[in-house]
Amino acid sequence: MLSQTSKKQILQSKNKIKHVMNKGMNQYIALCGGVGGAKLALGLDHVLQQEQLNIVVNTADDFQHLGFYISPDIDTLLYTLSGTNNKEQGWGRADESWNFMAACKTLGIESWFQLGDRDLATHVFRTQGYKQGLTLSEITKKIAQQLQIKSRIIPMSDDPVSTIVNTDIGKLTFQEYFVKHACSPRVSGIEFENIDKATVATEFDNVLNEESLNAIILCPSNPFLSIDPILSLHNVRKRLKDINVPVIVISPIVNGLAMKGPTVKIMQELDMACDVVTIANFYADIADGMIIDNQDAEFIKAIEATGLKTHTDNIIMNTLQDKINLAEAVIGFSKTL
Ligand code: FO1
Repeated sequence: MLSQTSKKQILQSKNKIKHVMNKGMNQYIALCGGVGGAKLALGLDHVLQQEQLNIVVNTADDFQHLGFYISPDIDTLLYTLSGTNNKEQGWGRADESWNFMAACKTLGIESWFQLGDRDLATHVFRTQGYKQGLTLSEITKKIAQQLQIKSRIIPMSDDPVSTIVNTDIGKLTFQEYFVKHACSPRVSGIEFENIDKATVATEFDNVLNEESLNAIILCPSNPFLSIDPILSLHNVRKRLKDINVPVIVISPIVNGLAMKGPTVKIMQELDMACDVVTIANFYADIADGMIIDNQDAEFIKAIEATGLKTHTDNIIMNTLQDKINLAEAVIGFSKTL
């Protein structure tokens, strides 16, 4: 039996070998939340080569439910990039059945968080992995390999971090706020529990140091709920500020409306102006460029006053071709910065 220390040493040397192997191939990092960000990640996955794209995913939405470890944003990326996602719903798997949930209801087990029969296998696999002592990074890599995903899906951290939403009905965990209460409570603040104790995942750390890193892309995910947990990990915001490659933001807002989820509602409740300039200001210290929709061209001057260069395009991604077009625009824009 290998001791925990020798296992860790083997893992570290494996990571170093991989790190050296990556050299030479241009690397991209995409910071990503769930459904909204995954759309661009899919476009980037199509446009870039095998293992060129490193998708660093928010894990502060993770929680334990009915005894299972659930990583909703990682699941969304795994299913989206393997083409097994439920395209209408945004989260969960295609061709899903709900027998487990129905049986839970019969037994009076809480059923506000829907676990489909196929999806359940992912949570069982992850829970078993944790019980065997694997990290979230290792478990995610195993699932991604099984699903033949060509990009790397990297949890932001292997340590637990939890988003807590302060609301008019009290403190809620993220899934309680988002699913149980359908984002209806009024938000007064957002906290990331355990963020000070968490370290960045080794692969995330490695790729940030990678000489062949070309650009960092902030996907059109919720800046406050999905990207901020990643930026709030120890030193990440500072490293992005100091890094020698372009950092590009894709606006999650078009014409004052969020592409997905409660972004605008939360901005209103936190007394922020609901436009692309607020997003530019949120990222101004770390980003070099921002892509906004053609409909928001009137804000170019105000965004450029924050120090960011702008590119306008169609950023609403309904079809696969929209996702590919935007991904190509992002890569093209990064080369001009
Ligand atoms: N979102 C919902 O709106 N309702 C659900 O019942 C639900 C179940 C669920 C199960 C597994 C999983 O990986 C994700 C699930 N999601 C569900 C999505 C998830 O709550 C959110 O999309 C993200 O946390 C926000 O990015």
